[in-house]
Amino acid sequence: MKEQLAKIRTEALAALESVKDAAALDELRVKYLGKKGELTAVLKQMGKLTAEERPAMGALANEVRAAVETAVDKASQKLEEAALELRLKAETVDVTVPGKAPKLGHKHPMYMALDEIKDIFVGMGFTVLDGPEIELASYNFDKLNAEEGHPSRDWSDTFYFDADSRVMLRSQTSPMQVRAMETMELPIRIIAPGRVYRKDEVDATHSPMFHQVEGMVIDKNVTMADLKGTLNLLAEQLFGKGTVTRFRPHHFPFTEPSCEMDVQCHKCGGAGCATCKGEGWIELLGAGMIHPHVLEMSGIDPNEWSGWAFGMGLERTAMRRFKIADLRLIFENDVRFLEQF
Ligand code: 2NM
Repeated sequence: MKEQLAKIRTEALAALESVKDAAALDELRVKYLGKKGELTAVLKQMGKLTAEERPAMGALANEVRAAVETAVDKASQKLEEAALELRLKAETVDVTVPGKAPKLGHKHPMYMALDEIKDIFVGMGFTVLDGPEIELASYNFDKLNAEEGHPSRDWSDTFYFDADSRVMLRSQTSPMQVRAMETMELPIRIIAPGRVYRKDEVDATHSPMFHQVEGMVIDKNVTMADLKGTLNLLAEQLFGKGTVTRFRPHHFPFTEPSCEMDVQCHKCGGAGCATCKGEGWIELLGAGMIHPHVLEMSGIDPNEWSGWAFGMGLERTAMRRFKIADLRLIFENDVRFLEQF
């Protein structure tokens, strides 16, 4: 029996030493330590021993069981460590592999132009204002000197919400200037960029929705010289130093006198070419001295204060800046188009 126990120990320890996987380990555990295992089988023979022999044999049997159990635990631990090692190797992240760049959107060329214009005016101390696109006709027209019957108020030109023509999609950003005159403390220096709406059919140069930037200065002793000086600076910063401008008389209901500003064609230097359609000049914006009646309607005394204002189309400015031939490209947002800027 002593020999049997010794044999079990030797065989079990040798087998456990070289066990390859969890299933094989479990098989060995059952084979040696299980209820029907070899050790149990030997212990069942204890009854055949004499009372003197039994304690020593019992102790030996326990010792063998303990040794096999320890070996099983050790083998189990070894297998687990090997499995972990394997997993760590398989799941290694190679941080030197180049990453996949996420596909980002692209800044719209019109907003590039707007950002430049904003920077120029903010640099001169102007504040940028935002306002409602759904406006009262009183702010869009009346308070800007375009009274009942003015052609721009026609239903064929303006998107009204009600039969009484009181609520509308703004056709210009000037209503925001009126709101500024009514609420801000003087002096005022602001620009108001945003969407405006007019009933135009879509073609290469028209859209029922487009963008404007309007600007306004109200202070004491403001004159046409301030208007020209500031807008010349805008032209130089947008189109480069030495850009030549000219001011032509014009008419707007909200300004008096009114003018349009052209920049000399950068392509032909004024000789006339395809870019300027043979004119030598490209129209950039409309402007003028704010009509005294407009100031008065917003509660500003025209004898004490004066101001100038301007308005320009953003799409047209971006089209000129980036040589875009068709307005519709600006609104389609085709990434292949946007990525060119
Ligand atoms: C333009 C041209 C000229 C303009 C005037 C005003 C206000 F509110 F001060 F009277 N805002 N914008 C103005 C002046 C707009 O757009 C072509």
